[in-house]
Amino acid sequence: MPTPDGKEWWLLYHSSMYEGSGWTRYVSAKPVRFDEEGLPVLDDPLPFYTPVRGPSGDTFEQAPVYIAEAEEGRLSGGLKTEYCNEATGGEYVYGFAAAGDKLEFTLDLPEAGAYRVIVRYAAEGDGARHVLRVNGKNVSIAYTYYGYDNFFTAEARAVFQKGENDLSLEYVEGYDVKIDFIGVYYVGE
Ligand SMILES: [Ca+2]
Repeated sequence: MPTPDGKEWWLLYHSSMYEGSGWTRYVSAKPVRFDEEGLPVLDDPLPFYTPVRGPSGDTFEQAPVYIAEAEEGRLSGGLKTEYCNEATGGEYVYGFAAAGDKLEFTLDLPEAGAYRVIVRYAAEGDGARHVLRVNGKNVSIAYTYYGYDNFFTAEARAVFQKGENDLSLEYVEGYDVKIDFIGVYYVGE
């Protein structure tokens, strides 16, 4: 479809959330470019949650997104990283099995306020739960099993401060969970 100012074409498409997800799907959008003969070039789909600029002529203010790959966080307890071609950055963190198994990040944010926290994960069974801690405040985060290595997203809300923030995920109970990345989306003050 054309952008509001008619200068670009964008493709809206849907794709499976995990292998065998059927009609449980993501909706995505991306700009389309054209070759010398004027034919559309679609390129490869972008990995989920890859931030893209807005369409040309769109006046809607883009919500900033901050992505931290799990494998670039600080791992303590029995946590390890592993290669996986289903994971962004090519790796995930796993080994959540006991108290003290903790994955930590420092997020530098330009604005204080409420954020959505997205965790991309693959659980190894039902009932897994972590505590999500942001600057010392705890929120429980639960994971659902969708089959081996089928990545999905869990979501929570938290208040962040301007500048550096400490964010961690720590084992509480249940099966192991593979964590691919964490993203935070600004919601408002
Ligand atoms: Ca990753």
